[in-house]
Amino acid sequence: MRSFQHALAALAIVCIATPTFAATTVKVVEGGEGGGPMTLTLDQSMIKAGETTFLVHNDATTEEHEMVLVKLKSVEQKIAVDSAKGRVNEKKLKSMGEVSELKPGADGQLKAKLAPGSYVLLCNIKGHYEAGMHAMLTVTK
Ligand SMILES: [Cu+2]
Repeated sequence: MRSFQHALAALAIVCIATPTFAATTVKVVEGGEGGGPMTLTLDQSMIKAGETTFLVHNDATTEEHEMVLVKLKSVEQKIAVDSAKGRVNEKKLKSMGEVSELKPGADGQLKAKLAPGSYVLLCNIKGHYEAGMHAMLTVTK
């Protein structure tokens, strides 16, 4: 019995001493069909800094979507939409990567190492940003 308790104690020490490299997973669901309202939703809007995996699902039945991860300079930074093109000018933004051309019903993945700050996830297919496809993400220390 004593040796069993020792073993348990040793196991507990190993568990405490082993650092956990907990990577964060954010689930992103995109939806909406051409001409209608569109959505981009996250399962959490505030995460801790570090390795992050975005699992992106296109829930639309006919519409292709994409997801661009943008780091903002500050939480106040406004994103301008070029109304003639119906798109955001990505060259003026700091992109951290994207999942492009997600077919209806398809899943995609993006991994990024995120520093504390404010981020926006958006779909930049013509008209989609204005139809509602953007969401804020706050990354804390
Ligand atoms: Cu879209």
